[in-house]
Amino acid sequence: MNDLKISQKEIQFFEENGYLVIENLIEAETIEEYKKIYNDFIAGKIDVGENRRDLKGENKEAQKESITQIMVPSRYFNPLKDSEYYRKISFISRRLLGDDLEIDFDMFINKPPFSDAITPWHQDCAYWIDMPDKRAVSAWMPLDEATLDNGCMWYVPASHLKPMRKHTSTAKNGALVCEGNEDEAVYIELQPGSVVLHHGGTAHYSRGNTTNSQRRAMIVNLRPKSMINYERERGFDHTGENKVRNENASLTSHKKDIKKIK
Ligand SMILES: O=C(O)CCC(=O)C(=O)O
Repeated sequence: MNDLKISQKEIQFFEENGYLVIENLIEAETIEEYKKIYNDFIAGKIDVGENRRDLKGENKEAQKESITQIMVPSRYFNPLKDSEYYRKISFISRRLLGDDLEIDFDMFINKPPFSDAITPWHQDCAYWIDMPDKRAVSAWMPLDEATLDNGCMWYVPASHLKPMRKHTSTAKNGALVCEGNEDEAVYIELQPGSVVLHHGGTAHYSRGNTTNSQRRAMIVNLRPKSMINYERERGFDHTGENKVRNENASLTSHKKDIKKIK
């Protein structure tokens, strides 16, 4: 970790734009290890019970393959917690938003070949209970090259500095959706092992995967320790062990659960 440095320029870029790319954070050998673990989750070899959600896309074409979301994989495969990606992301997030940041929860989102389902425009903060401290960061790392065609991330620069956009709930899968379009956004194509981080208030989205290969992403969310406790005290921990259950499992239904107990 000694060689990992986040410059003042990078911190300033994140503050101003609400996202930041870190190239080549994790080396290829480690990515191969992550792929094996990831594939075991996707194949169901590591059972996560209700913390697996398979989401079909809205349109007819996208009904062929489901996007798979695995919530809190590190609970089911503990070594992830102390693994390189999680440690490095914790370090970077503390540099960006403060030393009190801790991992809140992690998830895997796999867009399989031809699973042409978008992740709709949204801001993560739209799903939260009313947090007194809104510092939060989400790290997104692909295990496959992330491209426009397989669903790389798009961000609206500086949207985290503006009032939160109005979100509506899609009847079908419960996801919250806000206005957003590609013309106001930037897309971030990434090599496996490179990472993009975004602020909890940054509007983002991804296209569906129209290619014949997978788009596997590992996502780690961090916020201040005191705010993680604040959530937990109110009965929410982003996992299948919540008191509040969501029958319409979806890509973002863990976030909908937060809304329900507000
Ligand atoms: O992986 C994706 O395509 C979307 C991820 C996302 O929206 C999120 O982590 O909030």
